[in-house]
Amino acid sequence: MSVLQTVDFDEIISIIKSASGLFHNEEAAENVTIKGRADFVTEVDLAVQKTICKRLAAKYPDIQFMGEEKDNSDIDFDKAVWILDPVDGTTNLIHHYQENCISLALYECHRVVAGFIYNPWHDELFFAKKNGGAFLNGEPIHVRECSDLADCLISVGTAPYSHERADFVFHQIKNVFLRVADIRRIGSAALELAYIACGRLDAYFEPNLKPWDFAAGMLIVAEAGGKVTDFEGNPITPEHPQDILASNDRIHREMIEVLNQ
Ligand code: 2AM
Ligand code: CA
Repeated sequence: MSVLQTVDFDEIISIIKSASGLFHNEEAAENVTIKGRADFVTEVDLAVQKTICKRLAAKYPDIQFMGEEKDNSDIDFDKAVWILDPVDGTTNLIHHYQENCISLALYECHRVVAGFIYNPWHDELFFAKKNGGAFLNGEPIHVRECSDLADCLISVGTAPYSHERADFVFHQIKNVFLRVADIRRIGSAALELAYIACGRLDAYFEPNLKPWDFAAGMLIVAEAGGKVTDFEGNPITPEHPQDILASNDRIHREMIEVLNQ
């Protein structure tokens, strides 16, 4: 039997929401360790991961656990696995900029089969189940039906942790900026994907994201009628890092052309 059928979605949502109370611990958010350039972890990240991992392991002992703040080299993608980012948008958390979230995906048979993204500051819970549609706080959501690039709002990633890519990244950003209504920089890949799903943004792109940054969001966008690929239009997988282009689908081909100019 598929593990998906054994999962109690309401209980997962309540586990995520109760762990998100840890986001409000300002002292823990200010206790920062630097993992690499512009790559931070706080006590909040560690505490949220520990709490969620413990509760998922107790309830679903047969499902593996992959999380940003642990070694994941033993994960076997032929078997079911939770993929967690305990805080996506850690830099925002450190700066009290309230655009960050918990992102959790369930990956089974080499597909994301469920995705949850929760922003505790806005009390917004994005959820999708494979072939079951996408929802924001229980209400169905859909991508924006805009096919005219000049009328589109596009969120860009800057890959702040790899400055050696800055020329390439800002060349892409300038080319996109010159074709669209305007650009935004939010700083949480998971939220940027969720915002495409509910029609606030028309597209988002960022190079070299980690599996936990996009696993839940890639399903939520797809279930809301959008598309997620790499910069060449190839399908993506959360089994390894990927360049990510997500869109409302209608502008996807044109976005690929602009990104490769
Ligand atoms: P994080 O906040 O969980 O670290 C910002 O550009 C986006 O990139 C965020 O979603 C951020 O996730 C992610 N990010 C931060 N450091 C990264 C790294 N070293 N590799 C890939 N993605 C990273
Ligand atoms: Ca994180």
